[in-house]
Amino acid sequence: MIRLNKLDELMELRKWDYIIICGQPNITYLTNLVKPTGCLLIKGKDAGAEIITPLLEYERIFKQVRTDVIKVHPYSSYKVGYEEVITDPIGYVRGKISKADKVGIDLGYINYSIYNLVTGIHEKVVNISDDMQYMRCIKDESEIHLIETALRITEDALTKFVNEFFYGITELQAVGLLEKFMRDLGAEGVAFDTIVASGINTVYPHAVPSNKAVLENEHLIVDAGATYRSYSSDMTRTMLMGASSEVVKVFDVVEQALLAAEDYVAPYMKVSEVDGKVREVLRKYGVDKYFTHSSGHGLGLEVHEMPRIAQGVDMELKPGMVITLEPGVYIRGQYGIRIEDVVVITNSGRKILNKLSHRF
Ligand SMILES: [Mn+2]
Repeated sequence: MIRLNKLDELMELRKWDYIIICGQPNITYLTNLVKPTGCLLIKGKDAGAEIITPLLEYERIFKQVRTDVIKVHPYSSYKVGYEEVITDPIGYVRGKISKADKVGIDLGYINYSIYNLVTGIHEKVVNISDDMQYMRCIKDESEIHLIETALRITEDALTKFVNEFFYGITELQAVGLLEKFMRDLGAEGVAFDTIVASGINTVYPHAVPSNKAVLENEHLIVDAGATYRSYSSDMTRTMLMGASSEVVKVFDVVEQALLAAEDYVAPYMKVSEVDGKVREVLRKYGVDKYFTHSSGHGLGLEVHEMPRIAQGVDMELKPGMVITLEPGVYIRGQYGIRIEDVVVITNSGRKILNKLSHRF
């Protein structure tokens, strides 16, 4: 699906004459291109869009563009290849926007070339990152379906992983096994570096898997997300196996916090209220001070998108938003626990996309 009309609406609303999109997820969102690496999308008011692509990507990008509303130009420092190449892409863009008063650029994805472009024309540049993030955070049916497919792959792979798991496997081998199952089931890739943390390593919310073997008296945190047709999934399970009774007890509290938030979350609620619900349950059991990150985040073409489910974020949940909820408890020097589900905000409430049990 091509969503370039959304750019026109935005340009009209904000009175921008030109838009330059350099962020890969934003280009994919607007044009459906798969991995538009190094590409720039430029569009003027009432004009067609142009994609400026590195020459080495030209053939791959050109073949995906099945509409004449988008022109594709290759750029390269070398005058080689079959097409006419732009040897000075930044100069080319400068020429295009020379008469514009206001140029919107998604500065959230700025690189050094765009930085150079922006410093030359800073008086006419406006940052459109928030507008683009806001545009993307309300998902349509097809997007929700792709996220759900990516999540189903992840859950099915995790089920296989649990069946194949054995003590003595290292965290890194476990990552390899889980990722193999995701690929077998149709994943195009992973949305982020898969986390498998065992025993003492579970104290780090973003643990880095190591050569440590999983021992019989340990529990495991697995945080993984397959990608499918450019969309991400993200889920976490704590596998209790050899967990101590204290870990099991705190696990119950974390699960209670997640279930309470899942029950509570609804459209037009402030994200800080959802975060507050999670913390309220953890506080009841005196473990809220061990919850050191936000309660969740938007999920889509990127694994972390707007909205962040946290205190101090002034945003309302809307139907079509897809968010994670992921309470955790991390006790220094002892253990960590986290459970994470994916939730779609609907017109009447919410739908949990996960089918897999929280308990293993
Ligand atoms: Mn997450």
